[in-house]
Amino acid sequence: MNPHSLIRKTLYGMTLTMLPICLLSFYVTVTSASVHGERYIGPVVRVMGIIGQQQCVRECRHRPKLCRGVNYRKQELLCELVSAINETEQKPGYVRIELDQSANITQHCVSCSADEMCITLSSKKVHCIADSDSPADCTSLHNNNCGLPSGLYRIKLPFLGHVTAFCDMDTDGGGWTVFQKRQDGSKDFYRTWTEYKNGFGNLRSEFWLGNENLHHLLSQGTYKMRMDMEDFDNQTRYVKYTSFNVGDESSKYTVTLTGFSGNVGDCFTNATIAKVINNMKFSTWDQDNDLFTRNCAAQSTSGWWHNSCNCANPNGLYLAGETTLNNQGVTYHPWRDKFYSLKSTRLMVRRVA
Ligand SMILES: [Ca+2]
Repeated sequence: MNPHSLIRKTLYGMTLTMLPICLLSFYVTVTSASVHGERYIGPVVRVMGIIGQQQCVRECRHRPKLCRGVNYRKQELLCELVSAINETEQKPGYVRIELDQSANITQHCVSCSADEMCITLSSKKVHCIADSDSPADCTSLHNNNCGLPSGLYRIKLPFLGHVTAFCDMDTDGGGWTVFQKRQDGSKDFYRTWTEYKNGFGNLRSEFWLGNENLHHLLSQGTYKMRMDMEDFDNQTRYVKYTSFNVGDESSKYTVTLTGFSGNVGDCFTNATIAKVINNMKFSTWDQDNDLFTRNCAAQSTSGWWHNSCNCANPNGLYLAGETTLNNQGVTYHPWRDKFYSLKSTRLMVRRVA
């Protein structure tokens, strides 16, 4: 067979097989452009209140490198811009709209960064304009737009810039920036100093936000802290502290907290003196800053503000209930003691001033 007819044959075959696929994807794009009763999980990169749906779509178009679609809620005129459209959830009152932005990045917009808006002026000139109005934490998002659902949002931290965080908008009035979550053992928490410093895991399941993020987040004001936990009998407990702060790396991320309340014993400020976390430095197996002769992080298989050693071990091994291992699981001693590993924990902070 001569090479030309082979190429022709191959091209012909490709055209035939690709045609239905192209039609199909075109069909999907058209029909999925706007769906009622659903929203994109996101992350949500920008929230705007009191604007119309068309303006919401326009705001997305102004950010071609950041925005892939919008969630819009007519009732509240609430507009959420999202940077990812691969995951959706059912949510009454919402419409989600997908935007094909790849074709929309004009020659001039290419020079704009992801944090700049690309605006076309009436003179037809295109300008890159700083998009300055980013929320400092989940508390300001919640305060500015009451009724936002829990989920992933982009916030802006001093020195670090934009960070995606999980916001709990439902528990205890909402507005909580979550910095630790355990729920299924899907992530390994026996990690190094550097990993605890930078954060790890998956914001949709289990994660540690990172000591560096936590320090800069908390440097913005006064924060309260709340820890929620659940056992395998579906019982829940919580503790709350009216002030919570974490120092910088030179302090080894020393934690300070005061003002306990809750429906279970206080582990962090009023346990035996050798176990409170107040004024403790953070420790990992490869960086022992605890007050014990041996290595608490290695002994409790967790990174934490170990004393000598602890009265709760939220970052311990996910051992799922009763265990023979002494305080190596996800423990909270005043509740289920050292030989029971909890089902879920969530640690989070909310700005009070
Ligand atoms: Ca030690």
